[in-house]
Amino acid sequence: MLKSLDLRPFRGTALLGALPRPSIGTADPTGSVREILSRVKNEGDSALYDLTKRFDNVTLDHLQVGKDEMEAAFGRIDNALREALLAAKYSVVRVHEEELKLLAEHELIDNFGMRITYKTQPVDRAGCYVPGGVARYPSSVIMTASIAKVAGVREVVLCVPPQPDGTVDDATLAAAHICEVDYVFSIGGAQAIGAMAYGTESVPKVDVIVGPGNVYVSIAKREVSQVVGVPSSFAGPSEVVVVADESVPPKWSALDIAVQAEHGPNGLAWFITWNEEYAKAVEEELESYLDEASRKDHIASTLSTQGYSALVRNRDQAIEVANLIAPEHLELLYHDAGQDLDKVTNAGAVFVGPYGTAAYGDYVAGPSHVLPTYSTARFASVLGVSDFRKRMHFIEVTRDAVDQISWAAEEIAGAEGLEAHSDSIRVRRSEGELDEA
Ligand code: HSO
Ligand code: ZN
Repeated sequence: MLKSLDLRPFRGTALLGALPRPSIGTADPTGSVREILSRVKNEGDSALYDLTKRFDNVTLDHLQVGKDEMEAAFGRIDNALREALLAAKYSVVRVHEEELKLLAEHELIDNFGMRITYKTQPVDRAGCYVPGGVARYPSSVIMTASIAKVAGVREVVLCVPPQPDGTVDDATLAAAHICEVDYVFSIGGAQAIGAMAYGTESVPKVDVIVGPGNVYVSIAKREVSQVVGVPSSFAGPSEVVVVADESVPPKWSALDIAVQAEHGPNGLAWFITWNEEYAKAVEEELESYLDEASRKDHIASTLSTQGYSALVRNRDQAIEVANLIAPEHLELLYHDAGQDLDKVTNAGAVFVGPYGTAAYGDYVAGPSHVLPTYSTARFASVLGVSDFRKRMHFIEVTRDAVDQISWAAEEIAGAEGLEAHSDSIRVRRSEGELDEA
């Protein structure tokens, strides 16, 4: 089921060479994504109807789902689910209100007495993409839209692929209601990304697009990133690296491998241990779980392409391997895992200790489950309020600073041959003080 790797002999660059290359599965679909995007850009709504017919096999008579429908769905879902969605939202809001405090305005005085003030402002309108169709992801509504709202975004647009009958499922709509989403459209795939990036007759153009998606969606986001803000992460198919030893029951490790694999396809699931016996036990558990699993096919498809069980020398090497993979989720399930946190350099979210299944992070822990995949955790981060806000700085040039440092600016402007630059400074330096109003 999992492909076995013995990484114990490898060190340094040889270790990197011994790791299988990550893959996004199917052939690179950039060409067809570009075609879809240009149709949406040129033909607007009519392309959206047409592409939805083609890709989702659904004939829509309207694209937007009204606020009254969101509210009705909120009323229709089970009480327990309603409570659960509310609890998840409160957790996400609480964590992101804290994150917002870190972006509070602050100022400093530079070497020459200029006052530099840093402020952030929200984007005006954000687009959240949430997967749908046969799947349903109300949690992804919460993990995107409620963060946009905490960040202060004025309007939030949500796109979700229609179900086979053309509607959007109640749980997703209820989550949109809870998060006070302003517009919901039943549009999926690359066409949804195009609609939000360029705007159409029905879909308002947004300033940033966030949210997880399949390979088409993720590539579409990259393609529109010249006209709209897109986080540098690639929030694609789910990934997990589980590092464990006999301090947790093998069944727990096996289940955690299955957790992200059940999202399928094109995901990645690694199990890493230094205990050979334990590795066997985990694989047995995984196999017996698979016999009964309701999403057996999804799990098997992920595991057959990018499922690995790796044997390493010790915990340090386990973390070294994890850092090279730079996975979306890293689980350190062994006792004392807290001692190793400083060694982890590349991962989207890290779950620490035997209870740390990524499923808590998927639903209720508070940080977003929109995380960097496909090794982008090397440079990108979890979705957060800063993805919906822009940093600005304000520079107040004092007379004192003019007297002190104009010479350096003029000198550099001279070296660059930019006369207006140096003149604009020279007049201020040489034409004396202005009366303060
Ligand atoms: N694990 C997924 C998020 C998710 N899980 C949504 C359940 N629902 C991406 O990291
Ligand atoms: Zn998940």
